[in-house]
Amino acid sequence: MKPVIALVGRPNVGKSTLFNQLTRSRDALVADYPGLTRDRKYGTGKVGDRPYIVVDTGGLTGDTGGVEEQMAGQVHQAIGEANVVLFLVDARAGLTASDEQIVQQLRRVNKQIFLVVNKIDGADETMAVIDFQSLGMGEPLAIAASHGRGISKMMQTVLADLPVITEEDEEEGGTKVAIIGRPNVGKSTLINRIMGEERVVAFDMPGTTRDSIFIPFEHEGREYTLIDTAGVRRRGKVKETVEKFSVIKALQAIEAANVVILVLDAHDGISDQDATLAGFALDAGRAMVIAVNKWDGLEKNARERMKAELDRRLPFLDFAEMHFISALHGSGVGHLFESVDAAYEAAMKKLSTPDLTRLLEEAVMQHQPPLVRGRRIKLRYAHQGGKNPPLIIIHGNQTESVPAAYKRYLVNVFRKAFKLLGTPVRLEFKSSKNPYSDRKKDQTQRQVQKKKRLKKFISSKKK
Ligand SMILES: Nc1nc2c(ncn2[C@@H]2O[C@H](COP(=O)(O)OP(=O)(O)OP(=O)(O)O)[C@@H](O)[C@H]2O)c(=O)[nH]1
Ligand SMILES: [Mg+2]
Repeated sequence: MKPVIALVGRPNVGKSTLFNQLTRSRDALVADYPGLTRDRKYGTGKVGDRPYIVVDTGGLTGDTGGVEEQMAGQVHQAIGEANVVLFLVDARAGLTASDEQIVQQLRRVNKQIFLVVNKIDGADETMAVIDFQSLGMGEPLAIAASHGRGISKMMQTVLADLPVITEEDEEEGGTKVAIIGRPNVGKSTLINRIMGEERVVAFDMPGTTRDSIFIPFEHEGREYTLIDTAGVRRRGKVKETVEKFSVIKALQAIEAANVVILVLDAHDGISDQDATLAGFALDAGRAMVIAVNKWDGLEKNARERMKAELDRRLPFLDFAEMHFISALHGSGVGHLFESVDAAYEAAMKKLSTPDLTRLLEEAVMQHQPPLVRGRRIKLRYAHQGGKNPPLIIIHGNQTESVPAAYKRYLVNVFRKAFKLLGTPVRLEFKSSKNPYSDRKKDQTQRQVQKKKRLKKFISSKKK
């Protein structure tokens, strides 16, 4: 699982600014889909080949009652689930009483904490941090978040003590399947149902913690590993209780999975929390299967209602196959794996350059990209840039101006032709020609003409 870094500090110290810096690498890759709202508190990023999850805990108010109250709630949960805490202070404001109170709270939790002094731009670094040494939190890490200064050095220090998990650790244990959903949609029941029917190879794998469980098992001769976010324990010992929901655990499971099964509740419809989880899975580029649970005892037209609601609330998941299941009775559960397999295969598919380029040419012929500043966007050729999810790189010019709707059109063309069901498809555009080269050509032509005129002028004078 990717390590979790929590950002803590009083308001206005720069947590959101730092969060944006730390999550930028992923953001650049993810397209905008209508209907998708992003949660700007949870994000992923990486330094080199070291991925991580970042949580912006929001501002702690600083007054004692407030701090205690917040520490007991959401902020406390985030800190509890993090591997490390970055405690941010503001060099411009200097040391404040609230900072000292937050430190007292942080000392009570058994976590590795780094003191980060932000906004050192325009100040002497040594002087800026000296104030905060009295906090007794070790050597402060000095940064200017809005300038991107000191961040890579800070991250080197922070990541040094964390377990090394690279994105290449994917291969072992067959297809990794994360079962996610908001509390009481039936995740535990579903996992128990699957485990009850299939041969569970082992329960506790080395390296699993109390809160995260990888359950390897076989289904029709294929290997899978279930990633459990619901806290299922040994068979027979599971009780139906109200789960404590953890966004962080869901995010970690999504990041560790190849395929995500998003469990929805047929009785409840689709909530904001469902949409948030779906957005995380999409941002992570995961192949997906939707399981609409508690289907038993519902009348037929409820299925159509659920489909319509899905189209309306989660239109960006139109690539995912939907199953109507009853985890309790087992109906439909076996078929989930057909879609899991198909989604995984689609996510890992090899797409040949000639096929991609031919499809691109046909698509452009059918429906031309728009004109930008009087010139038509040119899309010349395409090749595959990655798998899981499929990444298609398209070369052309003025590609930075390709509208979102045209990108979706192209995605649909490729999806249909390659039967890429169950997986997001990403496009990346590259302008192979310098966008200024035309202007340069114009300039040189103008210069040549100027010289000609000059020559003419001079020669006419000579006469
Ligand atoms: N000069 C300077 N300003 C910064 C730096 N980092 C952040 N700021 C500014 O500080 C202000 C607060 O930054 P935010 O990132 O919103 O702070 P926050 O901690 O998320 O605030 P809350 O969410 O309200 O708790 C903004 O105006 C930022 O532009 C920095 O390194 N240098
Ligand atoms: Mg903020």
